[in-house]
Amino acid sequence: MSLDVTSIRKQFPILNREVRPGVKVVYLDSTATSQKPEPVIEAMNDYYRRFNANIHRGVHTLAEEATAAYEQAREKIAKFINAPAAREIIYTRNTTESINLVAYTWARANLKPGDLVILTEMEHHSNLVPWHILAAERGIRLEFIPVTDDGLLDLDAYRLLLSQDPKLVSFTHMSNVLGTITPAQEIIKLAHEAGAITIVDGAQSVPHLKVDVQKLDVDFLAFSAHKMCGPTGIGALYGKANLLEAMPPFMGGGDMIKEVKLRSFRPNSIPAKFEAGTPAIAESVGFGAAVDFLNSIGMENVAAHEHEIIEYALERLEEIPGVKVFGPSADKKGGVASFTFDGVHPHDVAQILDRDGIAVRAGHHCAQPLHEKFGIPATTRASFYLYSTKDEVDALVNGIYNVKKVFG
Ligand code: 7TS
Repeated sequence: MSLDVTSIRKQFPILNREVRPGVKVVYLDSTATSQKPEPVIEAMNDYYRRFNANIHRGVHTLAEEATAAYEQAREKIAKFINAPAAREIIYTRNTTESINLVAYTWARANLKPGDLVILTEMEHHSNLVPWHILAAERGIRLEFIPVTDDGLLDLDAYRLLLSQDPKLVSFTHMSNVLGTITPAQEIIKLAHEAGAITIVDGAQSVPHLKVDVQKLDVDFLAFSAHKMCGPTGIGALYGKANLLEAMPPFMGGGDMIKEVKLRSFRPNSIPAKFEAGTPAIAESVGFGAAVDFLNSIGMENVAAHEHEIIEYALERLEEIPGVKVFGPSADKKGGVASFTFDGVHPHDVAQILDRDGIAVRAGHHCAQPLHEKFGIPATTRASFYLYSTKDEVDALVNGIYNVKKVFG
């Protein structure tokens, strides 16, 4: 093992939880949300206990401390993804809001009827529906990079789409169903050569891989704190400063203005322009603590550990007669294993696994078009993180054999 998982697990109180007397939780649902380590929980408690106050408004000590903590967390997040400046990090509620922010501001200011937006067939609904809404409202055209049978993006088809003068290419860096890690740098480079702006949905990549926005040269990157050991209710949008500065504001209200008259307003500079109203202050402190925690382990180590686990999981799952795992081989994916099990509905699989304390998710995982592509309504999904162990993979495999017993 490349990580000291035993000592890492000790920092996650919930991993000791018994879901029923004598049945310890086996948490295999980190793609939906990760668990939270003690330092993150403590940082948020400390904020509420010692320096809870509204930010950017008061001159009193508590307000100054709260403001400093909110802005320090922004700096940590910027460094974590190697953003050139902290003001290029906009706090949002989550990945979904980050993508919607770009769709409501940049896209409404820049896209005309008939303009082409390229997405992929493996997108989460949060990178599909905002564009459907814009297509209905504005008449933009959507095209999709196809997914191959082995769960990769068809880059030849992408090159053909690029010849149709796209204005925007928005795609996931890691599929939450197939685990596929997409060749983001290449996709972005080709998009820029075609004159398009790029958005990367980093909901699954930022928590699990070293992501460097300057190396990627991406224009916008969206991600959520809750999938990277941080709290719910906060996420981030990275954007290149020149783009953010030129964009109209998203929501109107306090903090996002420089000056307000009865009949007009002047927007604030970035990032405040996009942060109307009292933000998630405690959560920003937790977000910063999550970044510190991941840095203390090292993202290369996190990725290496998950690679070891997914390799083992695929090997063990594929031994089970009737199990079909979707997506590419372990070398092309992160720690996600979505599977079907002959004749048993994914929800039944998940329910029987829950009897053994095994937490997996069943359904379309907010990627209905991708499931349709594979001709299935749903899958059962086991997903892994830095605290996952091979013993937990074994528990999953034993659990699936129990499912077999129940369903004959
Ligand atoms: N994009 C991807 C690739 C995701 O996996 C998710 C969440 C989102 C966007 C949206 O993130 P949010 O924080 O705004 O909700 N994925 C999942 C999942 O797979 N199961 O639950 C949430």
